[in-house]
Amino acid sequence: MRLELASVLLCSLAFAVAEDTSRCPGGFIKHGGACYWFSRIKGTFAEARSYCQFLGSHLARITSKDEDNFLRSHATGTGKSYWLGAMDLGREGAFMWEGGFPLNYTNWTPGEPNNLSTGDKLELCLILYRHYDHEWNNVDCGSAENFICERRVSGCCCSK
Ligand SMILES: [Ca+2]
Ligand SMILES: [Ca+2]
Repeated sequence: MRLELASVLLCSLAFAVAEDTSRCPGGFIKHGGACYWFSRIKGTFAEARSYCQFLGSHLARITSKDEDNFLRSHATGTGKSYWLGAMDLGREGAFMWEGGFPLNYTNWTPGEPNNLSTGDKLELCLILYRHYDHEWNNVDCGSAENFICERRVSGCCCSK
């Protein structure tokens, strides 16, 4: 019984904490069940991916309109483009999220993705593009850009 009370107290404490961003690491912003980090530094796609890994996260994967709207709302007005974690490894316009997940939701701006296998330059990486109001574009992976890292909110103890 005493154990049960302790468990309930712990749970309500954890739930109270969950109301703010404290279940996200410092600098990350909480939305839904995930934490996001908007870089102020720029790097190539590969550098951005490594940096996110260093922060215990991965380049952001957008899987819903809600997530897209949230990330774009934070990106808008910054004058920056942001790498997301998808590439076109087959060079045929078939982008995949890192980890091999298909892009079930997309928000390509009209005319994108372009410069596929027949193009004169390869654009194999996905970005929230500043000139397209942060709709999606494929660009050269070697370009130096800002990026968004994502990780799950830290697991907790309540079975809610
Ligand atoms: Ca996501
Ligand atoms: Ca493009």
